[in-house]
Amino acid sequence: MMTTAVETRTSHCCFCSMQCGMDVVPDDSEAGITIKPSKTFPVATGRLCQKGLYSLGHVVHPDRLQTPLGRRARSDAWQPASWEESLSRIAGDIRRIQAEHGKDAVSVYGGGSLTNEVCYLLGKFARVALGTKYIDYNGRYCMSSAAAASNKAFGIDRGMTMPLSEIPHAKYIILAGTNIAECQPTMMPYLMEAKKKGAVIVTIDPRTTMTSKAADIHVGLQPGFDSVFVNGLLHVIVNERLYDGAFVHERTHGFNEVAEAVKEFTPARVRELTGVLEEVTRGIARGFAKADTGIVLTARGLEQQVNGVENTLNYINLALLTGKIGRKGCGYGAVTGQANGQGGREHGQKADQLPGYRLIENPADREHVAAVWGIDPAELPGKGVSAYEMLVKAAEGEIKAMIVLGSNPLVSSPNNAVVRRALERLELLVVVDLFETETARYADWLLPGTSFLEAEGTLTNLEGRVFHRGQALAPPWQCREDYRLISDLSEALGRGRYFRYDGPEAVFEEMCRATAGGKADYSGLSYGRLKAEQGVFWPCPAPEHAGTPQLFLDRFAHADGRAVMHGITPKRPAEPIDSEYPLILTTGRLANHYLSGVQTRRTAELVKKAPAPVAEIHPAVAQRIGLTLGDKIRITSRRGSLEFAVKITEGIQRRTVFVPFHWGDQLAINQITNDALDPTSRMPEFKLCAVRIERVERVERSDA
Ligand SMILES: Nc1nc2c(c(=O)[nH]1)N[C@H]1C(S)=C(S)[C@@H](COP(=O)(O)OP(=O)(O)OC[C@H]3O[C@@H](n4cnc5c(=O)[nH]c(N)nc54)[C@H](O)[C@@H]3O)O[C@H]1N2
Ligand SMILES: Nc1nc2c(c(=O)[nH]1)N[C@H]1C(S)=C(S)[C@@H](COP(=O)(O)OP(=O)(O)OC[C@H]3O[C@@H](n4cnc5c(=O)[nH]c(N)nc54)[C@H](O)[C@@H]3O)O[C@H]1N2
Ligand code: SF4
Ligand SMILES: [Mo]
Repeated sequence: MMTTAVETRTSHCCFCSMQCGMDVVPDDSEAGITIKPSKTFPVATGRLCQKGLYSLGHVVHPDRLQTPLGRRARSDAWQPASWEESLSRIAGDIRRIQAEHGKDAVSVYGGGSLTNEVCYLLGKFARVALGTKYIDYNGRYCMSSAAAASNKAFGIDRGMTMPLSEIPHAKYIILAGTNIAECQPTMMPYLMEAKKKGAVIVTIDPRTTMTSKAADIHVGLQPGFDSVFVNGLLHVIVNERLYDGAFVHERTHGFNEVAEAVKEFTPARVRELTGVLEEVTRGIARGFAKADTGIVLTARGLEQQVNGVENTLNYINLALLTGKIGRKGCGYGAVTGQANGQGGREHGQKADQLPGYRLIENPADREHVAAVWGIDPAELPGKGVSAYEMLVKAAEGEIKAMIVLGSNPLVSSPNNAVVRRALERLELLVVVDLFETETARYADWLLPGTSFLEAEGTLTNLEGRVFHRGQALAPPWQCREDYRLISDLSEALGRGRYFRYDGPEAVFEEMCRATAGGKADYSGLSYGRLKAEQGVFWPCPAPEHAGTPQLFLDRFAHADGRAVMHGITPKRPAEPIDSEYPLILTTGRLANHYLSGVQTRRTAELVKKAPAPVAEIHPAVAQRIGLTLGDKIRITSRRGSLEFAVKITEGIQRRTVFVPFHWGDQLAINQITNDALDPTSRMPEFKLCAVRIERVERVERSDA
């Protein structure tokens, strides 16, 4: 593929939520450009991890979709088609399905790697062009438990309540279920700077990870026991009166409820339940509470569970009880995952939300957004259901059509058998992507979108910093920017007059108006400002407002200005271990691959480093099943069996098996994960299901 940059342009990495800045520099390589770390963008100045450095790999890959592709039957080969023909036939099918089965028979499945503009437009497209209530997105699998917990505790959901620049000022840092060294690698220098200044770092994870290697104390917890352990910490803090009485009294509710919930969780009891030594529980509780400043960060380890919201609330209790929030060197953060995992959840892709975190069931919110969109509020549908529940509705035949833009749900959703049934049963599946993903193999239409280098827009990083990403390259071949494609499809559906924009900037301006007065208020932002200021932290309710790097300096976002602590009674996972399934499968990430692997499995430099998934087990388990060198293991859950190569490591909790989820087909671990959902956030329990493992003897190959 020949690229077209003629001068150095700036961009931002397409992968994780750090959103490191890049320079796209023309050179005489085959691609015509090379990617270098930005020397000016403030988040990770001068740094990119290996995924960022090699991100050009997938952009110039020969598998890139070049034209729209369609087929009459799923068993047929793909046929190239013009945009005009594709969009008019898709629109025709949508109209027919809606005429027969109602508007809600059509659904939209979005993603968190898309720009704010595209996320916003997808939400508007579902409600205004399709008139369906069924829209949700992959961030449901990612940030929904953290979002629900932050809303309950603080009254607002911005992943990190403070900018990254506060980390070096913290004296005690608790990292729970977050593997920053592999998942947000360029955040490590902030932690190391804190450490250099004497900060204590604690990791809480069933595995010793690259992150825990940088920690002072590592707590190797069995998956599912975070709330038990945190109750132990809270018990010590309450019992020894180490909490910040003034802060608790003036700025929070719920102290008595927490004190009551943690009463029985003495360090001795915690040891009985978790194996964590009493000295460790006491030491961390005292250390954190007595430190002048401190930060608690959580991520998917404890959030992707049926008790994910409660687990997160309990870690938030730690920060609130000790008054470590809303001041220098302090804060709580749920470390957001995807490139635009933050902005992606603010602008109306979620089943119950409208732009700016407005609620689709709230009459005043409906009225505000309908006025911006130029429609009658009565035309707006109500709330739909979560991502996985949409797939279940498709499997059951209630949802008949789905447009998937920026996600690969067949690989990334739990309990794949249901998802496969859903995709098979859909009368119309349209996938907009850069590649023919595993999901796209079930599609009727496959439309070529643009890569991160080829589309302009804004994103919001894990700190809540909104920034502008320029277009570094023109869209190649017939690839079309997502925002344009959504407008064009709306036009084909006869709703074009609501979707006419000169470019992404015009979408952004409308979006900012839609967010005005909402919780995620962007109304003071403009492309000009974002470029000049290298990003601005929301909320930013007026052009003269400086933005809000540090939240909660004097009040929380609940009506009375106070935060709410919740007493948590630890609950069991959906699938506790038993004699038939005595081990716990947990799943997660590797440094060299990204999510369902569509992009990174097409990047030779990354595949070289991690060619295939390897299951991690404890030596005691290996011994029990008689594993010898070169054997594989078979992992069996209630949903099926899979075989993996194996790594034996002392670094994993002894009842735990870990498998990364970046591969498809026979290597997709989500074939056997559990689809139980958190009752509030509807987050699947990716981090915890009961399994057994067996030895699969090495087969000696002879070439004869
Ligand atoms: N290299 C890379 N980076 C990424 C991504 C990627 O795919 N690859 N994805 C991005 C995205 S979208 C996200 S959401 C983030 C995810 O970032 P993380 O949440 O940090 O990543 P995970 O590996 O899913 O899980 C983190 C840790 O949780 C641990 N864990 C499992 N069960 C439990 C438990 O019960 N309690 C506790 N305390 N810990 C537990 C796991 O052992 C694992 O080390 O990363 C982002 N960055
Ligand atoms: N077992 C297990 N499963 C998990 C998790 C886990 O920890 N364990 N984690 C969950 C989490 S946190 C997440 S975030 C999900 C994510 O899982 P997915 O939603 O499947 O995420 P991706 O693999 O990034 O898929 C994004 C797709 O969009 C395409 N794409 C990228 N950029 C663009 C663009 O600008 N436009 C268009 N049109 N397409 C684009 C990519 O090529 C890719 O095919 O997985 C979840 N699944
Ligand atoms: S993957 Fe994350 S840390 Fe690595 S370069 Fe991209 S944005 Fe930066
Ligand atoms: Mo994620």
